[in-house]
Amino acid sequence: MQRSNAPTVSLVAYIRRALALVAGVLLATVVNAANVTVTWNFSPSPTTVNISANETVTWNGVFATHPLRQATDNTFTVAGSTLIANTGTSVTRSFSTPGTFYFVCEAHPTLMRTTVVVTAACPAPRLILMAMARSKPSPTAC
Ligand SMILES: [Cu+2]
Repeated sequence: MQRSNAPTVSLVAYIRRALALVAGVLLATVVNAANVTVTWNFSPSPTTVNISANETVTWNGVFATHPLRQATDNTFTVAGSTLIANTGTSVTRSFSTPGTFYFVCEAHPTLMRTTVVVTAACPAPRLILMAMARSKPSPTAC
């Protein structure tokens, strides 16, 4: 009888991967705040961050060997250098221009992701008053 050389993955490993995938979908979180901290572990939280320009996002690594890197786009293709790689390390990024930015774990690109949505900073209060005097308030005002 011939033995197969095909790699085998245990049932437990399959179940762990399936549970992590389900948990990642169910636990997807969105945070709207000025300066946000992302817990960077196997289930990063929050998964989507909404901030204004010039606000910050900090990733705190609380689990070993999950290299955080910026991604090219919403395909979460890894790009850029490693920002953090281990527990106890952190990185803070300030986003000066509006746009959507993607971050991903190099080792688990389908499970560990952060999307940062940056909108234009609110105008100074004096400018808002001048704008209100001249036109109707915008439904998307800050
Ligand atoms: Cu990872």
